[in-house]
Amino acid sequence: MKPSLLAFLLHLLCSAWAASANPNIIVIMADDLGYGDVSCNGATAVSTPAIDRLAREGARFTSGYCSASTCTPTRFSLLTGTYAFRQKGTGIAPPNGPLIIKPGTETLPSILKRAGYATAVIGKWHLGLGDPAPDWNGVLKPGPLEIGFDHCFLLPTTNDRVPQVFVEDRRVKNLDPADPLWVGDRQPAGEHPTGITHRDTLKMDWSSGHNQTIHNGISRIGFYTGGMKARFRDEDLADAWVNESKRWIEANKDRPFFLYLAPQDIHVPRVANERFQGKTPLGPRGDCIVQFDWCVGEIIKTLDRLGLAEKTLVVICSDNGPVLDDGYKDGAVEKLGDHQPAGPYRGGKYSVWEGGTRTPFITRWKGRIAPVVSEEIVCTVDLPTSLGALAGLTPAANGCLDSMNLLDAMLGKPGAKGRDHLLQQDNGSGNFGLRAGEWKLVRLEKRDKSEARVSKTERAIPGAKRFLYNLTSDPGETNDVSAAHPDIVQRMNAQLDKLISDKRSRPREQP
Ligand code: NG6
Ligand code: CA
Repeated sequence: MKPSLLAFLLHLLCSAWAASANPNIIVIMADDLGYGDVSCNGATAVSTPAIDRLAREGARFTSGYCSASTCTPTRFSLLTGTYAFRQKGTGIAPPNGPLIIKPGTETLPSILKRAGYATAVIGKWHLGLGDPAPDWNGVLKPGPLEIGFDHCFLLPTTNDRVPQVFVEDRRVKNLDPADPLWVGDRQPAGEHPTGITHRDTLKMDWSSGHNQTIHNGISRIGFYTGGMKARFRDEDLADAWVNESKRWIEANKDRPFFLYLAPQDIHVPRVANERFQGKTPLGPRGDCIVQFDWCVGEIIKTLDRLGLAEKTLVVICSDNGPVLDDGYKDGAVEKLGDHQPAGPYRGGKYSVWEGGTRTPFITRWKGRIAPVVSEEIVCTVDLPTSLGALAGLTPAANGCLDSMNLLDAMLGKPGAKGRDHLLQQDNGSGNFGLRAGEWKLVRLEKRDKSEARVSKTERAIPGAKRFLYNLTSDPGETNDVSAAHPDIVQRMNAQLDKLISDKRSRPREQP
C-alpha cells in the first residue's frame, strides 16, 4: 500500500474514533449563586462575561434547578442521583462528619468511570470524610476515591467551617506530622482566641454563629489547632481550584475525562483574591461572583487552548439559591441596591420557594448544542442518569433513584422534554415544594424562617400548611390560589406523598 493511502486510511480511522469517542464532561457547581446573580439572567450590578458566553454558545435554562436549598443535600443528590431526604443525615455536614455516600453506591463518577472516564473532584466537598469520622492526620478514607473519583483536591467542609486546609486524594496537603491537626466542637484548653474573645481583631466581623476558632483574621464554625503549614488563605482558593483544574485537564486531555469543579464562591466568608476586591458596587458578595466567573473563564480558555471545546460538555449550576447575610457582616444587605439575587423568584437559600432551588443552569458543547434558551425543567439530580446516557450507560437499577434521563433536553434539542414534575427540598426539615408544569405546591411542615416575604401568619404553622401558585401567571409566588383550586392542591399533595412513600421516582426500566 502506498504510504499516502495508508496515511489517509489512518486519518479516516482516527476521525471515526474521535467522532464516536465519549465527550469530556465538566460540571461546575457554584455555591449559593442565585438565579439573578449572573448577567445572562438579568443582573446588571455585576457582569459575568464567561458564564454569559457559555449561555450564548449553548443552552440556558430558565427552569434549571438544584435539588435542595442547602449545600450538602444538593451535592449528595448531584452525585448519587437520589433525593437527599430519602437518606437520614444528609443535612449540612459538620466538620467532623463521616462520608455520607456509602462506598458501593452508584454515583455519577462511578458510572462514568465504568465508561472509561478519568474522574476528579476539585473544590468544595461538604459530604463528610472517613467512617465514623475523618482521621485528619492519617488516611482520609472512605472519601471521594472510594465512590468513583480517581483524584480529588478538596476544601473538605465549607470555608466557614473548620479546618481551612486542602485534602489531596486521601491526605491533608502539606501537613507537617510534627504539627498535627486537631478538629473539634469544644474549645481546646489553654489560650485559644475566638471570634468572641478577640472580636476586635477580626478582619470580617460575624453576625451570627461563626465566632469560634479564628483563621486568617476570620472566625469560623468549630474549633481547630495545628496544621499551620497546611492552612490556606481564603484569598487564594479560586487560584488553587483553577491551577489544579488546568493541571488535571492537561494530564487527561487525551482520554475522556469528567471533572466536577466546585469552587466555594460565593459562600461566606466572602473573601475574593485582592485582584477582584471592589470590582462591583455589591461589596464582597459581588467580588466573589466576579471571581467565580473568572474561574469559569479560565476553564473555557483551557479548553480552547487544548482544542477541547468541541469535545467537552460544560454544565454550569449552583448548589442552592442566594442568601445575603449568612453569618458575617460583609455589606451584602447594605450594598444590595436594586440587585435581585434570586431574579424574579421568591425566597432563597434554606427555602422551598422557587428562589431556593431555581438557579443558573447552562450547558455548552460547541458544535453539538445549538444556542437556545430552554424552558424545560432540568435538575442537578438528573445529571447521573443523563450524563451516563451520554456515555452510553444506564445506572444500576437500585441506584440513582430519582435521576431522570433528560440528556436530549439538557443538550437543548428541539422538542425534547424535561421533567414533568420536580420535588424541591430544603435542608431536610420536612418542608417540600412540588412543581408540576405551571403549578407549584409549597408544603410547609415546619416554620419557614428563610425569607422575609412569608407573613407572620404563614410563619406560625400549626401542622402542615399548603400553598398553591400558578408559576406562569405568578412566577414570584405571591398569590396563593389554594382556596380556588382545592382539587389541584389535593392531587399535588397526593403526588408528593407518593413520591416520598414510593422511595424512588426513576422508573426501574428506563428507556
Ligand atoms: C449554616 C451557617 C451558614 C452556612 C450554612 C451552610 C450559621 C449561623 N449559619 O448553619 O453560614 O454555613 O450553614 O451553607 O452558622 S451551605 O451552603 O454549605 O449549605
Ligand atoms: Ca451552598
